[in-house]
Amino acid sequence: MDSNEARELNEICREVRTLTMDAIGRVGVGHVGGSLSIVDALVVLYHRHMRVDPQNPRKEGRDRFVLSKGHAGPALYAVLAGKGYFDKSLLATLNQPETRLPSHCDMNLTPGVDMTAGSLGQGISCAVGIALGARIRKDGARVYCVIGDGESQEGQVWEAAMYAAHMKLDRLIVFTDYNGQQLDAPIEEINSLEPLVDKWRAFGWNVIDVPDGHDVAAIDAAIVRAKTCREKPSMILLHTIKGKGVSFAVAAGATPTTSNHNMAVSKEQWRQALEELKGEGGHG
Ligand SMILES: Cc1ncc(C[n+]2csc(CCOP(=O)(O)OP(=O)(O)O)c2C)c(N)n1
Ligand SMILES: [Mg+2]
Repeated sequence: MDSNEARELNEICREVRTLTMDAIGRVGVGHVGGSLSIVDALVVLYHRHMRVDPQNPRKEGRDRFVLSKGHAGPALYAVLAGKGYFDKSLLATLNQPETRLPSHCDMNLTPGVDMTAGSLGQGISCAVGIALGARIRKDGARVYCVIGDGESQEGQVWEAAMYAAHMKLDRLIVFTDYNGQQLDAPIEEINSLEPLVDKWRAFGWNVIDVPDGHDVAAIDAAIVRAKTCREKPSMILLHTIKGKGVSFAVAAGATPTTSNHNMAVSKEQWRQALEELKGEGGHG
């Protein structure tokens, strides 16, 4: 990826973060931290890799995306709106009664959402099943999935990991949003995942460690590499910052008594977030 392409993607990331914070700020509460930490990965995926048709969201043989950490729905909705799956004005209905954009992803409500998620651990299992189905149909689809690091404390994740490797699902590419935080405390305090690279390797996966999970060029390079791997599923570990791009959100995650997980956003914070995101290139 050249520097112009990276600049363009960073600009899209900035817009996606803005749309995400605008939607959450409007409701006054939402999963700020975990939405902002995966923006860059979603943007690189949808703008450079996913073979999809926003005009025909259920097209046969399309690539699939499973947001296993389904509580980060707001970030995915902002990306999907940017791709033209639905009008950006719909984002203002986030998590309102009768909305098509619920806090957690629902494939029966939102155009472009391929799998319902929210009960942590289940999404990656669904992604394994979808990848298996695509292989049986020989439709050429790749399946991408994002799990959380807190989610990785679920036993179901490791059952899925074992089976995907056993079935040699090399068209399955999973990302771990390694933001170091769970619902109300650091991963290291609750139940450490380390050594995480070794664990995924031991489970038979092709593992790619991305030290800066907000670096669009590095994310892109990791996906390109993962696509060339044969006979193994790939795990891309993204070291990220929960709340990336919004200072009060990052700060709320940094003290033991506050949280940026499902956080209240005051009118003043809503305004402040949008102001901060006017800065350069999504790297606030
Ligand atoms: C099976 C299950 N247990 C508990 C929860 C409640 N829960 C929602 S999000 C969350 C923390 C998830 O942490 P992580 O995966 O690291 O998400 P992120 O930091 O990316 O927001 C928890 C415990 C849930 N949704 N599903
Ligand atoms: Mg986390």
